[in-house]
Amino acid sequence: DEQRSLLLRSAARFPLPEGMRFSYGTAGFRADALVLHSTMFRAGIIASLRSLKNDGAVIGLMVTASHNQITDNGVKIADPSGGMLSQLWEPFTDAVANAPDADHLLRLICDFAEKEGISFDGSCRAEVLMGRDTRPSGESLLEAAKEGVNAIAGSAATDMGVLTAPQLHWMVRARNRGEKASEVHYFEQLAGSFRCLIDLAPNHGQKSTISKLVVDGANGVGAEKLELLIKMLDVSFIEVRNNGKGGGILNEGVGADYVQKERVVPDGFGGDDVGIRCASLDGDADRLVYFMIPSASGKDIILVDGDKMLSLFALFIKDQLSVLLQGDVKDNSFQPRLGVVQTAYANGASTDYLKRSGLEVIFTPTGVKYLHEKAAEYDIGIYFEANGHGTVLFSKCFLSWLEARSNELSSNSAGSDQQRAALRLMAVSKLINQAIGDALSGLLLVEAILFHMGWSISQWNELYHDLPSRQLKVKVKDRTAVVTTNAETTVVKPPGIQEAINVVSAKYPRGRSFIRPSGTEDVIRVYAEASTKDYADGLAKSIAELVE
Ligand code: 16G
Ligand code: ZN
Repeated sequence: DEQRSLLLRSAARFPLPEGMRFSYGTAGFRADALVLHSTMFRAGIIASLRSLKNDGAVIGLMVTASHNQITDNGVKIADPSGGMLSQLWEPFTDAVANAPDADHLLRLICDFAEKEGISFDGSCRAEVLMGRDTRPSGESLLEAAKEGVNAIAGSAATDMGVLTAPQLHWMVRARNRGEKASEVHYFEQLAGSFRCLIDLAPNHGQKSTISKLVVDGANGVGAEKLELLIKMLDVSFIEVRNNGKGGGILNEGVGADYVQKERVVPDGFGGDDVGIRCASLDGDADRLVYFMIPSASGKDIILVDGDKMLSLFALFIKDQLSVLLQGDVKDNSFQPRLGVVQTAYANGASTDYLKRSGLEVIFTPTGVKYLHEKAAEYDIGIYFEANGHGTVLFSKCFLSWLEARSNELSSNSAGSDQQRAALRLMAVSKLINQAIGDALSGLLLVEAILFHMGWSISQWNELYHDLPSRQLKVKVKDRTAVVTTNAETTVVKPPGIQEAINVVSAKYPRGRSFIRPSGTEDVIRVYAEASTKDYADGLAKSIAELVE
């Protein structure tokens, strides 16, 4: 019939490159941009089917390879909630990406559609919102994805142009909630809630004195969008560097991934920035780290990573929550659950700090989808990976309680500490992206909290002292030979390794280490931390030797 021949005709124009094998993995499909046209076309089909499966809800398709080099590209699909594509669809997505030819592809799609109860009879229209980062290959790859969407009859693709990944996720979520969803609305929501937090700060009169923040935009989309956001905010304390206009290359010697992994000063920063509050975004602006340059002579930085952001957010939210809950006992019948989600990569000192502060800390395996899912189980769930990806999720039930409580307070005790705490929590829930980690909203929340506390970046950094840590990777023939459990902290296969790791780690003061197969590279990763740098290095090396 018509749908079949449409699919066959379009698919024939996007042949699978020979010898390639694609895997959706933790971060979507990623590869050299030159081999991705068939993958993009097929991702477009998946997005359409996903929309049909959800009764025509809007699905997102983002063309980006995040922090990878500029010649790479990739694609991620966003579900109706604005979160990542359901893991249940990953096997099908992989199969579609690797179908050898148009006939196989058609058969796969028809079988899957039948199994999932998806019909192509035109009774339901699919809608896919698309965005891309600033990579030069993005435009033609996005066109290929559009053709994929159009290969499913009755589907509509809307090209939103150049966006940060979190902007697209935000728009998908907003659209499906029937809210205004353009870029201007995104900026207005961030700017409005940021202003609200500043005005509610104890020292709000001093907002014109906020000290300078310099942001490394990774020569990517985040820089461009942050410049727009700054205009909307009408503030002068934020300076954007590495905005891609000065000839710098995306992610080359710049950006959050570089700064966090290499722990050195990014290009464009130097002696003049000593002691100043600095931050780095990654190539699609879903990761953020802060840093400080301690001296003009070296390349070293003091890194303020995702764990520290998590701690800052958790501390502030816990404080506001306890102010809000103090007083009349009858309202305390609702006890919101606050949860903090980390991975094994979280610095042990951060976990200690959070637990000492009375917070509930939970661990999941590496990968945003696991952290996000866990955080969503709480009334307020805060998650971060050490690499700077994270956000704060507020449950629907908590938000409606908060709104009711806030209305009540504004009529009974306007201007009280309790009312201000309620307003602050509401502002945080609007500022911080509810769909996915977002460097721009994370940055504004950090800035608002530092202002509220009256803290410098050094004072923030002093919340706790990171234990020295060391990461290594070991090339192995088959990384799937290593199987872990307990959020990747315990090896179950091959037998005997975990016992050996325990014995070696116990020899070092505060020694902790784990190994896990990478989700993105053919390696086993080794993490070690201990009381001194030499100990951490030594422990990592010994563990790596066990793996080899
Ligand atoms: C992906 C994940 C990131 C994780 C990294 C680990 C998403 C969107 N991204 O980039 O969260 O930290 O993989 O890589 O989930 P690895 O498995 O190679 O260590
Ligand atoms: Zn990213």
